[in-house]
Amino acid sequence: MTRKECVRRILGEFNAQPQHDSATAWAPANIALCKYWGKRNSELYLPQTSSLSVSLGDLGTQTTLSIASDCDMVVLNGHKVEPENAFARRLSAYLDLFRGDKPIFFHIDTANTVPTAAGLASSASGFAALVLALQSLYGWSLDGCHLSILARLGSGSACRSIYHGFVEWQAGIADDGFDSYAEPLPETWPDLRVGILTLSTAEKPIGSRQAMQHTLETSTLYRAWPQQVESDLPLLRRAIAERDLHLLGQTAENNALAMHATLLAARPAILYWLPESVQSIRTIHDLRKQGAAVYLTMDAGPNVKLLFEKNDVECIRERFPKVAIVSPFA
Ligand code: 2P0
Repeated sequence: MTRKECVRRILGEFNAQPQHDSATAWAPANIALCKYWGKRNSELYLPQTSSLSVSLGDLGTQTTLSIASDCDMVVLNGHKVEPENAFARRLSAYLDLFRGDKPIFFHIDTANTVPTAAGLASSASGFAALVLALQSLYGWSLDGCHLSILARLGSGSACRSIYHGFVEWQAGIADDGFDSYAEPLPETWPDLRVGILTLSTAEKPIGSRQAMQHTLETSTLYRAWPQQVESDLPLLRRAIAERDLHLLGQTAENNALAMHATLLAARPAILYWLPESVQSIRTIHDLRKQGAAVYLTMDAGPNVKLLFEKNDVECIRERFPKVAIVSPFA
């Protein structure tokens, strides 16, 4: 099945005419506690394994989608993006899935409250916001499951950004991916905090899409990854149900470091870490030795994210003065 066939199957019953001239939607960024790392189908962005994330409260992407006259136009964070730019082409290619047979063009005005391409999953909130804006522009009334599948066709992790709070993306087993979508977990955790240490906003040396494929194809450690996920997911679900920060933090930290281990064992190796990343990891481990309950996770980049609770906010601010602190359940 192609992405276009998948979209047709979902939207078949809906009118292909936009119902409004313009629509705006917002979606949160998300941080995976158990990572999505590797695809079983690169056309439909179907993952090798399930994953589990927490959405980042009011950090995310706002997108206004309007009907344009003769070509697509993309504005990112207030600046016009050249049509041949990779970001603009990726958005246009995604919108091609929805144009039907009629020539229709879009003006896409999108703004992130997370640094674009700095490993803070702006593509996740970006594609989720775009799908929600499309739903509103066209007047679809798709349920969360179908919205999540459509977001996945833009970027895998975007299927989790349809929801707030804790979100689990079931890998599914079907070839057409209709059982591969995200669902929110019912639990909340008002005292949970996510700290974001932006150590570099430079473009990554290799994007996560390419990196996960390279890892899957060349890393001997990748064979262990599905087992890692299989053991981590139930631990994370239990940690969330019991609001057990130690279990949550230990499991998420180990999961992230194991993902980076698969990258290091790839040929050639992929090393996302900067000296500042290692320094931050050491500081977090020192803080733990001193009794603070703080854990880390990292994505496909050098930045470090902290997991802790409200009562440690002052201690974290003292050791990391530049940290941005998010309350996912505020
Ligand atoms: C995650 N990452 O679970 C993992 C952890 C990066 C490291 O999902 O190819 O941009 O568009 O499906 O979603 C980043 O990968 O990749 C990602 P595509 P995506 O958050």
